Amino acid sequence: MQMPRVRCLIRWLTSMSNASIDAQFLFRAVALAEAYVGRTAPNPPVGAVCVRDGVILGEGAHQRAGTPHAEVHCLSQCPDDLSGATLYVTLEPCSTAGRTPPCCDLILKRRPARVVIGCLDPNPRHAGGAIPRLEAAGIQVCVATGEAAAACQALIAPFAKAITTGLPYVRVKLAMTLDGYLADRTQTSRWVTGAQAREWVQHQRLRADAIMVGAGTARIDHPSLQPHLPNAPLKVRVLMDRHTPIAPADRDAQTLVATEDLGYDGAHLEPALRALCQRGINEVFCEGGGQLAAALLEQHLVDELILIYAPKVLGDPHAVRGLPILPRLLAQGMTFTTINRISLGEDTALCLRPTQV
Ligand code: AOF
Ligand code: ZN
Repeated sequence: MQMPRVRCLIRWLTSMSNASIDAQFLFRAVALAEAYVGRTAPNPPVGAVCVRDGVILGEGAHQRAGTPHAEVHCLSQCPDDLSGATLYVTLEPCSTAGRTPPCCDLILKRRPARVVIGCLDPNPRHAGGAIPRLEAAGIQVCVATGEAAAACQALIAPFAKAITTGLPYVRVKLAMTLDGYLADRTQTSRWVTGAQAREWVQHQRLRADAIMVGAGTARIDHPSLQPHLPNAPLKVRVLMDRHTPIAPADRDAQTLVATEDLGYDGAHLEPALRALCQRGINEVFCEGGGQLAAALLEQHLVDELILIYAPKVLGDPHAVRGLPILPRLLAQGMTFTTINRISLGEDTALCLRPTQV
């Protein structure tokens, strides 16, 4: 007979190794979902993997709103008999019908022995609903913890913000010289960052649902704002105009002009962002200019500030400043937590989260 302490140790080691196996398959499910980030709004990206005895029976990801959920793709690849199998899903399976039938019903029909959920669905229609239903049918349910859970939460951060607050997740990017200039005095910005940083920005555009710029930036740069990557979906282009009229050349079917389409009054950005969220946009990637970035910061609407620094000094006070003076912040300033530092050839991206005050 085993000594109680040994039994305890064996149980602990088994649970540890089960946890790391669960984490490994959840990370696989996250990777499947990652391929569709920026394509699923207003839905979240979700991945699912079904496994028995370490063998993957089926895999899937949610690809586009209105089409089948990750679990449906995954379970359609699996054999009929799922006894002893574990279904890993990055997000709690939906429990009521939306545009598609509830995944819970499908899981109850297919009956895997276990369901491992990466994170709960922040959508109040589903939050926590799946667990009692699955458990009542004798399916074991585990909710992930640790790094795998954090990866699943990070995957749906824009969706979570949009569904709980009605505001999109906002990432603001500014590419600057070391002395904080976006462009030289002729307003030419093309020379600031190198090829690797510019390529990285294309991938950031791809992750977002809408790309936003100030009308001044649009007038000077005429940016297409589309991700220049193979098979990239077209993004909504948002021009935050104030006094500058938008030239016909800067409008196309993908473009929203904020004063006309989003009820923007030229000063208060939150209602315009809410209007974007109502149009199904979960994440906005703002590419400047400095005035718009500053206004978003001052109005506490930024979730991530990405500063890409090129190893250059311009030294010209008449050049275009990255962050102009922020009168509304002068009294208390603003602090940030660094969430990532990325080397992009010669350049460096700092990803910052404003500290909540
Ligand atoms: C899942 N698996 O792959 C996704 C889920 O309108 P519907 O039917 O597409 O439902 C959308 C909601 O379902 C969405 O707001 C979110 O709560 C959840 N997304 N759930 O079980 C999935 N994408
Ligand atoms: Zn579902």
